[in-house]
Amino acid sequence: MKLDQQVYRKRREKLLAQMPEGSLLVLAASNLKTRNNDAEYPFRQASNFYYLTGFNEPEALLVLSKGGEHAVTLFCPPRDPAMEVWTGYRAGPEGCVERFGADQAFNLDEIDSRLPKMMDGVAQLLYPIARDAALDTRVKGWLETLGKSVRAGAVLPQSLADSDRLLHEMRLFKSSEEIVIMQRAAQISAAAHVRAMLACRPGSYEYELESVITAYCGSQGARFQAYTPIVAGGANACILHYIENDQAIADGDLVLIDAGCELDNYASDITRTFPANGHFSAEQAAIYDLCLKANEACIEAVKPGACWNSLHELSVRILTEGLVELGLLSGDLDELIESGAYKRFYMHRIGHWLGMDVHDVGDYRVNGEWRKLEPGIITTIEPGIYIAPDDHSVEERWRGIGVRIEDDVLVTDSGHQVLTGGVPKARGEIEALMNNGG
Ligand SMILES: [Mn+2]
Repeated sequence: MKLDQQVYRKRREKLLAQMPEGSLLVLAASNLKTRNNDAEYPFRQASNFYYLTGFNEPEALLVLSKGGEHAVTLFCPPRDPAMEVWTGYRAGPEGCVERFGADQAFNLDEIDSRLPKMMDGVAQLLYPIARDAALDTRVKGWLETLGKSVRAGAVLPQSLADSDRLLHEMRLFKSSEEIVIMQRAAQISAAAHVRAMLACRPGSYEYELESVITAYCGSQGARFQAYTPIVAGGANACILHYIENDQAIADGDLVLIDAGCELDNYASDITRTFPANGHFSAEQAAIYDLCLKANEACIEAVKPGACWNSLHELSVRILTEGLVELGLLSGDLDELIESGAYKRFYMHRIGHWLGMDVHDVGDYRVNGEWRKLEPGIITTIEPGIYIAPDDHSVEERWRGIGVRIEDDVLVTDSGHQVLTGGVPKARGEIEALMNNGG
């Protein structure tokens, strides 16, 4: 499932339209990263670069010129049949022009000679300032080279600006084509979570459930996860970024799985928590139902105009109120919220933007105010409660329970659409699924 090249062309045009006259934007692709010795991690293109090109080769460079002779320039790895025996097919400059919408394209080894000239006399140079040390150094080098020619008439850029400001605002709002892909990624991940629930038995190892998730996603064309899956049995769920995934799951444990696949570089992000033996204990059920109440109420509140922070505040109020009812916190509700007493059990925020990056780009505050939701934004809603196994301030029966319930929610014109509805979250539905296959 891939986006059409027309989509990338339109994005470049939209970005160019927002760039100042006479400006130049430089954006780098990812490089291959070494895992150990000469083995590399699977290649993952830089999201900003892929967003504007759909071009999936390492080390490339995109240059957009507003008002220049060539609007779109790509530098790319060369065609080299001897190398391609090892690396696979490369598009080369011709392919970049023919299939990736470049007005001109050159081999990588021409970057250092061409970039200083391309920067000559531009009104503004845009690039992701201080995000990528290697690119910062290269830009400085190109400017130094250009600076050596000032007596020959070269003119340094008049100003520098951060390209992310324009680009990230664009990426925050998903088009209908992007929503189709993200919906599919979410469906695949939801089905994978269902399979993990069905596969789980007391005594299962966390990595077994991880492999159920990754194998299913891979079988559906989503070979990569958007992030390292968290499969946490029992008290491991209280470690928010637990990724060891190497422990046996005991009878009576809850299992928290936070996993989502990536499709054409778009993320999904789902968390479900379920009992290893198919039956919630009374304490587990109480914590679970409280998280579910917050999850459902916050999802209901997702609509155009809703303030980002008000979603978080709603989750804090519901969870704190419930913790008081369960005797896990005591005191005045408003004071417990004001003092942040709930943070002992709920220490993260309600969610994050979701897109090409799992923690997607886009500001949460705009002009000093919390952002108001608008159609096309996709956010996660993921309240959780985590009671540390060594928290002696609560009765022993509560200790080591960790629950999070996370869905991906699209803001629509009329309200919202949950993309991750394919995996159950009501307690009765989970128990029915696990005990008689739904
Ligand atoms: Mn998340």
